[in-house]
Amino acid sequence: MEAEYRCGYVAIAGRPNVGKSTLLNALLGERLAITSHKPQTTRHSLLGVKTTADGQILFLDTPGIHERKQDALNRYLNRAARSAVAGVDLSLFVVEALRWGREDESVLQVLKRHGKPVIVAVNKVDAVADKAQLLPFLEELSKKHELRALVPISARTGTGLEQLENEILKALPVGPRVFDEDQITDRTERFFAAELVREQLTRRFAREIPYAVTVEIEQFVDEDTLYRIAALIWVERPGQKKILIGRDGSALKEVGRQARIEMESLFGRKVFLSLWVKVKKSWSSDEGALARLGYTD
Ligand SMILES: Nc1nc2c(ncn2[C@@H]2O[C@H](COP(=O)(O)OP(=O)(O)OP(=O)(O)O)[C@@H](O)[C@H]2O)c(=O)[nH]1
Ligand SMILES: [Mg+2]
Repeated sequence: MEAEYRCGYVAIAGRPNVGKSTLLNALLGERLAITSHKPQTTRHSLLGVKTTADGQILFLDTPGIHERKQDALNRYLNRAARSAVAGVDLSLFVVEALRWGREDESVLQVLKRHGKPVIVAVNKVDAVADKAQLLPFLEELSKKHELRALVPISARTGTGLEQLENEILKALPVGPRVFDEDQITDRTERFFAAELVREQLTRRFAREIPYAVTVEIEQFVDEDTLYRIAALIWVERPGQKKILIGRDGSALKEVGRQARIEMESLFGRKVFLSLWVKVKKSWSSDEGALARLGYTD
């Protein structure tokens, strides 16, 4: 008998830095979500659509749910993640192998409250030297909540991803697809342009600076053979601006070069990118400034 076609929304949830965005990209086979080794990289929920012969999975990558300083940006991140989780058919709870802590516990409480089915993906198993340690860890996890499935994976190497995808599909409601087969997201190229600049900033600078940075696209012009893009990088203090720009502008130039390469690969088009850095005092603790910079629910 042929399996019935399934379709549904899946929130990829978890504390910061467990590999949610890397997992989204690995499942889609496309570098859609920005990633970095620093926590709180993702700031906006991001839809990634995976269409197969058996169904369509509507993944939502979410900001890491955390318990850090409660300024306006942090509150926004938690709110964005929680509201994404509230509207889905299934939660894909990502945890890091052999690392369970208070923040994971608080994510679990959020998922429990919503009462939707939960699949746990235990990520970064490639980094576990002694695989014998995994079994007791998995056992502990399975006792915490009634899970649809518990799958050890590596978003980096691809281990377990096929099994994970099968488990996800099985847990989704039967129904027709929502998006066209060739659509992978509902975000605009303008959105990805800003994100790819922020990705470089997040990866390159010490933790305090990425947190104080946001990117606004001022100009995005389709000139047929190329996209002409101008981006404004907002920081909170003149000292941060100085560091971002670097000696003779070298740091900023490198950010622009790398972001442009990533954009050209994602858009399949030549890109002319110019970057400007400006200071806007305390934007990350100001609700009004946040909303104007695109952090709106
Ligand atoms: N060794 C290993 N590292 C991984 C794996 N998956 C992700 N990482 C790394 O973990 C770090 C965080 O990855 P992200 O995908 O940005 O994590 P995230 O959960 O989306 O983080 P936030 O957006 O900040 O909540 C990056 O340095 C990734 O390269 C994995 O399977 N194995
Ligand atoms: Mg992320």
